[in-house]
Amino acid sequence: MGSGKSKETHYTYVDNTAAQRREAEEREARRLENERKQRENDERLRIAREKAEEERRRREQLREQRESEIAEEEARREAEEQKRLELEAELCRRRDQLFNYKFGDKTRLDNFMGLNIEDVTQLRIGVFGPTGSGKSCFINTCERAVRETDRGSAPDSTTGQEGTITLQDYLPEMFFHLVDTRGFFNYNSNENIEFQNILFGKIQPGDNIHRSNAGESKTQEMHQCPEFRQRMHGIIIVVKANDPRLTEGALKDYLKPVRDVLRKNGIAPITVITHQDTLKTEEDEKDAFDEASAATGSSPSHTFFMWNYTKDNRSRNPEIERMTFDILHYALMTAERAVKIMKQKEKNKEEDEVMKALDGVTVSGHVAPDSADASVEVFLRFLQKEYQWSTNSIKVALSKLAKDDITTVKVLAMTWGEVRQHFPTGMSRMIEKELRKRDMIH
Ligand SMILES: Nc1nc2c(ncn2[C@@H]2O[C@H](COP(=O)(O)OP(=O)(O)OP(=O)(O)O)[C@@H](O)[C@H]2O)c(=O)[nH]1
Ligand SMILES: [Mg+2]
Repeated sequence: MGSGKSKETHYTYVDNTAAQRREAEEREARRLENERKQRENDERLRIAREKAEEERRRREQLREQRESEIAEEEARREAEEQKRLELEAELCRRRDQLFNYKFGDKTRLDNFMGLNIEDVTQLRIGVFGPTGSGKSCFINTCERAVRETDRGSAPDSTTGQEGTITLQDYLPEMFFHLVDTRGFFNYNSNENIEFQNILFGKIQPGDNIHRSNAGESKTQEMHQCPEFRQRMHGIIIVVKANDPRLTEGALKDYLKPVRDVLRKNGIAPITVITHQDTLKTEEDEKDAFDEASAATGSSPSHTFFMWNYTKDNRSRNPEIERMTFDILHYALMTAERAVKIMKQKEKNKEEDEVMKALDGVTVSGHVAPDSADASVEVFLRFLQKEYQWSTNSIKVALSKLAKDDITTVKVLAMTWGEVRQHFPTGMSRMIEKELRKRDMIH
């Protein structure tokens, strides 16, 4: 103003609105784009995290599964080991029982009260059956199980030798012996006679079992009066699981005479079906079992499968040993029962003889069996009926009295003070009571 020159301010109006709008729009677009990208990223991240979590869970599951499988496997192995140890303990116990076996352990001794079992000093269990059925291998299997050895002593047909010909007792260290016999071919009448001769002890251990061919004159040598201990008390019949004669039913016909002889003599046979390893299916096993039990006449509880130790089956197998001990247990039980029947028969026969002797004395009317003039034997036999003394104890006392020339009741009474010691205590007490009752001693 002072200089008089005035400065004019010129304003140029620039319309920026559109540019600003565009800029704002672009910013907004960028923001939206950014947000979208962020959302996408977040989503990817979430998926990745979920995947990782799932993978972790899957791995954890796998690890748990593997651990539980390992634990299960370990538990199974432990249970198996426990079972194995239990079986070994059972085998030890049963082996010990067999070594300590005494007559009467299986059916209780009081079962034999009133029977004379003094001469039962061993049990013989005969192993019979068709040729090649596995009798000798079965005996070897028993020897191995009982003695814990890796081979038996019975020669079997795998040794290249001929099958068994000589009668032979095995396990001599035990109270019971297993007797190996010559195999039957077709069970004709000669073989039936041979079977009975072995059964009653007329063919003895070490004897060759002679089979005469047509035209041959050689006959079997025989022991005429075998003792009770020398006869057969139990029987095991060995048949082969894959013997075609089992399925055909021929074995059942051919063993009929064996079943008859055994039934008549009160012996329940045990059946051992060898070659179990050759049977393929359960059905085959069931058929072989039923056919074998029908052929031998053994009840199902007395019929057993067996996989023998042989040259192709040598390694020790505790299951085979368990089967063996089961069979021997039942064989001893049936042998004890058979002895009871045989001894009862023996007693009945002796009692019949006593009755006949006493009848003879009374019928003849000479002397009463309990009078002073009666013979000591008649007097003792007369008292035996009442007191159930064993015939053997009477025989022993009579032989001692005979040496002192004491033959009548009168002399017995007169010398009672000295001769009473010839009788077992219980018996002498009873005789004394009876003599006193008759006023023969005071
Ligand atoms: N696979 C298998 N073979 C067996 C079994 N038992 C026996 N054998 C075989 O059967 C054949 C005959 O066995 P032995 O024990 O000699 O038969 P055996 O009844 O004594 O024969 P003999 O004395 O001739 O009457 C042998 O080759 C044995 O290896 C078994 O359980 N399984
Ligand atoms: Mg043999």
